[in-house]
Amino acid sequence: MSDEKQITVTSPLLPDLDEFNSMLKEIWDRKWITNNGSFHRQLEKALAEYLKVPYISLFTNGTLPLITALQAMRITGEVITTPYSFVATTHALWWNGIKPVFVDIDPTNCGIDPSKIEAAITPKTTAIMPVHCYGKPCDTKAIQEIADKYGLKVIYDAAHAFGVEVEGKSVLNAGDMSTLSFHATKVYNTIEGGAMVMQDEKTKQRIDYLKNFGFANETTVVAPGINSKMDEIRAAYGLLNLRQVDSAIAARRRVANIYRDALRNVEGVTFFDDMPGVRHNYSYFPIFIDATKFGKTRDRLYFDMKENNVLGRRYFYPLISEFSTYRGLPSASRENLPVANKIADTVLCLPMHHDLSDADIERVLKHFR
Ligand code: T4K
Repeated sequence: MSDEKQITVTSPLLPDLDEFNSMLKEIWDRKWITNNGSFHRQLEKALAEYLKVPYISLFTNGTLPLITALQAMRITGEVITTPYSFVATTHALWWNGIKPVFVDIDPTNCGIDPSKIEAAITPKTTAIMPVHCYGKPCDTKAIQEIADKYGLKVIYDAAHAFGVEVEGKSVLNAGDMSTLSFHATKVYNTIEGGAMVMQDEKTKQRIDYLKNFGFANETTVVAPGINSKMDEIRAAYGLLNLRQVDSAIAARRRVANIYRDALRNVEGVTFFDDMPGVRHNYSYFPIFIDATKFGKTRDRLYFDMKENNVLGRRYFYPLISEFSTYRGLPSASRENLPVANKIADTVLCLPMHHDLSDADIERVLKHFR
């Protein structure tokens, strides 16, 4: 094992400690530390503006808005989704007693393949839950056309898609709702945190009730809600991080461009280029290894890098459909999901964050020279 410093797949964007301290002082003075406090309200307003969305509701993480969105829209039966994601996507269905139906993915963006959705629809299907995997926008137009044709709701797990825009418009406005994760490992973080984006004020109101046990006022509970309110400390941290997220994204873009220049002519390694008209957030830098051409399997490369304290991650291997909770489902079979299986077996996410130095980048790229 190398004794060189660890280079991790990501590193959290941290606010300036002195500025954070003075915001903590304000919280201490107010003695209002959660339940729709001042910083919470300020952050919702600032995020709605930054993200170019009409309404947003803050949550304690990126999993609870998924669970809550399904509750709010009374989704039942079967939901069509992708196996190529973090387990939280499908767990949100499971926690609502909904059966996930896996559909294969499109290799050009690692999102659900719209051309395979119709064949998976049954009389029990009520919604589609796609993921903008790695922040790469799904084909939202094709998905919406199918949803409209069959009367289905669309909830986007947009955990990776903070700030992603297509032709100047936020990708978070697609579908009925989108959810975000502000976990420490994300482009924009509030330590733990998340949000839901919705398109009308009535839905925002309903979600705000639902994340506060269902309370509409002191004596009225309108639904069996949950507790998923972001506290003032995380909201303050989030306000500070919002000021520096653009420079963090710019730093990530620089890393992505260096990786691309260095890897473009390496045999057996492929990666994504920017999509035309898209403002990317560079949340992940996945590469795909063709072992025969590269001369090494993905796993060999992963472990060789690890030996040298360069910690890439195999997001998203294994596929969700391979986990014990889901592997018995008919849609979880390898035959149903050939593209997702191939990608899961060949993907490696290289270290990608705002704080990588040229020397760090060189230590990553050494494995390809
Ligand atoms: N939907 C999708 C599509 C998602 O990807 C996620 C979460 C969700 C929903 C649910 O959102 P949340 O409920 O989590 O808000 C991570 C994250 O825990 C998870 O949020 C994320 N997706 C998933 C893709 O990745 P791990 O197990 O890889 O994290 P961990 O602890 O191994 O951290 C990775 C690296 O990050 C470390 O090696 C070093 C660095 N790190 C991490 C933490 C936590 C730090 O430097 N500091 C830190 O505090 O799951």
